[in-house]
Amino acid sequence: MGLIQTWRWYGPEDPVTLSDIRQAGASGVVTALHQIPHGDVWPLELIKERKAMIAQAGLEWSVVESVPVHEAIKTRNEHAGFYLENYRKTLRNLSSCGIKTVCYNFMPVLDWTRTDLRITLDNGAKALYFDWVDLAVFDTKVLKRAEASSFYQASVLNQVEERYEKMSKERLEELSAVILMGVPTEGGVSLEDLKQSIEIYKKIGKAGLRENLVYFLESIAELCLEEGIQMTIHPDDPPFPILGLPRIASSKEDLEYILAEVDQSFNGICFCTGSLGAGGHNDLVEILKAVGERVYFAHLRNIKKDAMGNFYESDHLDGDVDMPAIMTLLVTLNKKRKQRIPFRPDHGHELLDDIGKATNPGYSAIGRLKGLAELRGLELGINCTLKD
Ligand code: DNO
Repeated sequence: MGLIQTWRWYGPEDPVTLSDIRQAGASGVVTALHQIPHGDVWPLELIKERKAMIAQAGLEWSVVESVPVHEAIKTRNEHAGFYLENYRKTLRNLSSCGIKTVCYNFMPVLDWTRTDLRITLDNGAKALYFDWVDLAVFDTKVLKRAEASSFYQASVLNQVEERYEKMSKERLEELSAVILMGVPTEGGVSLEDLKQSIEIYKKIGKAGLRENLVYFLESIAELCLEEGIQMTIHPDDPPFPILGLPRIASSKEDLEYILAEVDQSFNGICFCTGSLGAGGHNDLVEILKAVGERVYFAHLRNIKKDAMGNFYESDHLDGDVDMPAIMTLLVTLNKKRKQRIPFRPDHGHELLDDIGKATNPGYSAIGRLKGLAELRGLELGINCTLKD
């Protein structure tokens, strides 16, 4: 049995329908009850309803992405206990419906961060992009963070003034909105919230955030082990500190630390090649070899970095990530498993008829259809070679 081919669905509001997903050839769905505010308990009835909706389309709800970890837990403030209890209730409800693979992240305040959601590639397709100078413009001119100027490399800082002067008011507003966006269907954070959080996380630092993650994992360990729930932490995207916020899931060392601190089978990883791959410090093959035993879910996507570390999301099989090598390792791991590993084509270009349509950034249909088709072919090819 091969890997489980899945597809992220943002729910009934997603312009990409379950029927589209079926036609794309996926068998599994990755979704969440995005309408529920972070930290609230997911009611059993709503989980059942969502599961039935997916089953009716001939698909299976394979992974929850994500049950968001409330900021109270990440910062371990006085409300952490309340939100942990809610988290456990949600996990229990999901588990009682047979949904046992859960993705989450431990990135402070912001989820994934880009500076542009629609750069045009040479072939006319649109892709997501991260640019250090744009981030520094936001940091120094919009956020006006005191420490900003000591954070960036000189090569970045040298370009800030010129970039800022040439930037239209509209582009500056767009840049801010993109950075503050978070998960599209869940609403972003305000500039004020971000400023306050930066102060809070300054005191917590990397060591404190690591402790808070361990505390979170220990608080759900017993339940997860009892219920057979597999938790998969999503790497930081991008995998380096930004805007003064600490990062704890950005490298091989980080992931090994997380697995070792709570050394139990439920504590696993969502191996996101695009997120980890955006860091020049990461050798993905080496990372997957080191942590593969606890990889229970994979996001397959590629990126191309330039000398400054700016990156855009490239074709799934063409970029800095050696996708054939990663796929070979995943196929090999999967063969040893009782439970197949689900993967999804992560993000995709805006292509063909999707260009200009209202879609969730990175999650239009045709680009992911292409990505899934390529990845499926790659898996099949590798399987044939491995048999020989
Ligand atoms: C972006 C996604 C992330 C991811 C969360 C997991 O496309 O990969 O938003 O779902 O970080 O918690």
